[in-house]
Amino acid sequence: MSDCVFCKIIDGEIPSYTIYEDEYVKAFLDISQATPGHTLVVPKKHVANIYEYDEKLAEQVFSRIPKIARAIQKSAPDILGMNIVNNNGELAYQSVFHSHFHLIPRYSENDGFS
Ligand code: DGP
Repeated sequence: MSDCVFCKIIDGEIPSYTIYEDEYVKAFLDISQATPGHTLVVPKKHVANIYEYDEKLAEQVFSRIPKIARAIQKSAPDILGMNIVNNNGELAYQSVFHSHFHLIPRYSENDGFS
């Protein structure tokens, strides 16, 4: 999609800090770090939201999330938890309409994310 910011990141037109990449997904640091290491996991195929996933895409994306979460968790000894968030629709606070999963490392109750 020509005007999609995440498609541009996937195509390398907009720079990002890549955490993981394969033929189906790209994971990169969120520009507004809710906590340090806040990562977005994004399917390379442009789908707007969860309702547009078929089983194949779900397998390609969901199967990657645990290993990316593990890699983030192992990257710092003070990561004590992780929130995985997927917003669908404006009412649910989706602001970029290319589906993505937020992996938000948690450091303490007062780490800024609630
Ligand atoms: P959501 O509100 O769930 O649609 O989250 C969209 C996230 O995308 C938001 O946390 C900020 C992030 N974001 C928006 N534009 C860019 C960008 O150009 N680069 C990166 N790395 N993240 C972006």
